Formats: sequence, structure tokens, C-alpha cells
Amino acid sequence: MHNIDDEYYMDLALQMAERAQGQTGINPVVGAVVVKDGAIVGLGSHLKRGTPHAEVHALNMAGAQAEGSTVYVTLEPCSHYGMTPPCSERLIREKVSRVVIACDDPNPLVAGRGIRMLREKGIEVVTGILRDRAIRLNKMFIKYITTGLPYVTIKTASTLDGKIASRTGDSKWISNAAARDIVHTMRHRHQGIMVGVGTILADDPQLTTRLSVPGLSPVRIIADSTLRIPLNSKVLNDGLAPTLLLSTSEADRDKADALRERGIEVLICGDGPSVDLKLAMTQLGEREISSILVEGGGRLNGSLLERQLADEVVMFLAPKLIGGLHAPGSFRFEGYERMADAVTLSGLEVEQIGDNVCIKGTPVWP
Ligand code: AOF
Ligand code: ZN
Repeated sequence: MHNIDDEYYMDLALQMAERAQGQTGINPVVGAVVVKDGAIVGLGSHLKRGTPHAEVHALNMAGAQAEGSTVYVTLEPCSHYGMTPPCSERLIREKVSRVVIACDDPNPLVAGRGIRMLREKGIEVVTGILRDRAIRLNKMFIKYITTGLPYVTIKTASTLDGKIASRTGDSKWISNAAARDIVHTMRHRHQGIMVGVGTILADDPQLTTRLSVPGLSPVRIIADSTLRIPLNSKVLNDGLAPTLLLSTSEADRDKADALRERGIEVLICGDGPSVDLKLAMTQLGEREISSILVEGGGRLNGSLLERQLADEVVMFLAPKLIGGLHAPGSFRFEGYERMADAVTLSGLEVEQIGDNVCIKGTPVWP
């Protein structure tokens, strides 16, 4: 049991924010708790872009009890007029006494101004309570708001010898059912899902979110430099989520037109022969896709790794050894010459899921 202190209330605010992951679009997830005279009098979470911020919901619930209260908020209250008015002004107007913040808002429009506004009005401000957890929670928002580029997570499922299919191409299934369920939660929490056209040709996947309860499906992004995608593939016909194609100027114009007529957006990412993935990320960022889950195949994973375009790698390993001199591996690219050149994963997290192992980390290039 945790003693009742600032961390106790911040933990509650973080839990509310955590549960909203995936539903705020390019906005952060934020939770707020209002405490007055030793009791919680207001709770709030930012639920969707364009709707009230966490503080507003919590203060509305607190009503007149907000005066003289302590407000816990997982992100620095905003200071700008965006789709909604500034939360700092609202906190000042409500005459709260103390604001406890987990982490600063890296949005250049805020970046410390929210905290300054509160302090200038004599409100006590404490920052850094459960800061690391708050930063980790908004890793996607932080990357996107500071770079305009999506946060890229590469997810792989391989045998222990690193293969994502057998020598004949068989891949159903490598990871266990529990590991595959986790992937659907990951899909829910990303704005986009990306695969290479080879995956469409091999598996004709839906790439939607399928949980035991309804979930949010990401925009489906297919890297297909020459538009080889079959017109009858599921992602082009099921209408379950938008689909976007990444191609090059070498792609057949008639096929591009045919796809656009069906409402499929076709982006031209460079002059070929393969999709310029850096340019693709810039264009996807411009379309407000702030996070992308990459689900292979090996070539797409390898290209992203080679171009240093991955923010996180999540690898599910099954206790199987399949061999195969030409069986594909999870990262297929030219490769580095020396072990000292290898990409390493930092901040490693290892979790056992039944007989599978999940390894997560942040790639670091030497
Ligand atoms: C807060 N509390 O709950 C959230 C904040 O367009 P808007 O008005 O929704 O503003 C979005 C920006 O506001 C977003 O980029 C981030 O800087 C901040 N989000 N701030 O005080 C909240 N969601
Ligand atoms: Zn705000």
C-alpha cells in the first residue's frame, strides 16, 4: 500500500491518462485530480483532441471546491489558445492554491509558460512528481510535437533463431496467442500501422484492432514502391479503417489513379526505386499521423533500422528453432561489417508471456 502523499494522487492521475492512450490523436494523454481538505473532489482525463483538457473536466467536477485546492496534473497545464482555452488561466481563475505537475509540456507553444503563469499569480507549483513515468507515457506526443515526425515502433515476432517464417514461407503461428493479443492493444495505441506490400501479397491481412472489446483501428499504411497491391486485397476493400499507400514516382500512374478513385490516398515518396522512408515519415507527420506501429516484413524493418527511423523495437520471441538458409529474418538489410557497428537496444525491458519472451528497447546507433 502506498502512503497518501503527492505521488499517491499523481499515480491516480497517471492511471487515468494511461487508459486513454490511443484515443487522443496527436494530443498527449493527461490526467488531473483535484484534492481539497484531504478529499478528492474532482477527476478528469483528456479523452479526445478538440474536447476539454484534463484540468477542465476535473475543475468542472470540483465546482466551488476548487478554490484553495491542490490540483495534480500529469503534464504542465497549457498556456495557449489551441482548440481549447489555456488551462493555466482556468486554474488561476478558480483560485487553486497548489499545482503539482509530473512533467513539462514540450510543445513549443507551452514549454514552461504554463508553470510561469501559475507562479506569477502566487500559486505554489511543484514539478517532477513521477516525472519518468509521465514522460514514458507521452513518448509519442513528445517525439511528434518536437519533430513533426511520427514515433515509430517496430514490432517483430520471430523464432529464437531470428526467423519470421520457415524456408517455405510458413509463418502461422510463431508467437503464442497471448503475445498476439498484446499486439492488438499496441495497434489500438498507435495512429498508424505500416507493412510492406510483400506482407499484403503473402497474407492479405486486415491490419485492424481486434480485442475482446471494441478497439480503435490505426490508419493502414502500405509501403509499395511500384503499386503491386492487388485491387482485391482486404485493406483496399473492407472499409474498416483508412488505407494509405507509399509509392514512388516510378509507380504506374493508371494504377495510382484507379486507387485514388477508390478513395485510397497514394503518397509519392521520392523517385524510386524504393520508397524514401524518411520522406514518407515527414509526409505522414504532415497528415497528423503521430505514431506508427510497423509490423514487417523483414525488409521494411531492416530499411527503417538502417535509416535510423525507429524509436522503439518490440520483439516477441517464441522458443522455436526453424533454421532455413534462406528463411527470412526479422531485420533484412545489407548489415554491418563489425559487431562494434551493431545497433544496440537501450532501456531494455524483458517480459515473459507464457512460453514467449517480449523484449523492448530503444535502438541506439553507434
Ligand atoms: C493541458 N491539459 O489535458 C492536454 C494538454 O488544441 P488543444 O487546445 O487541444 O491543445 C493541444 C495542446 O495542449 C497539446 O499539444 C499539448 O501541448 C497541450 N495538451 N494540456 O493542459 C491537457 N491534453
Ligand atoms: Zn490545457
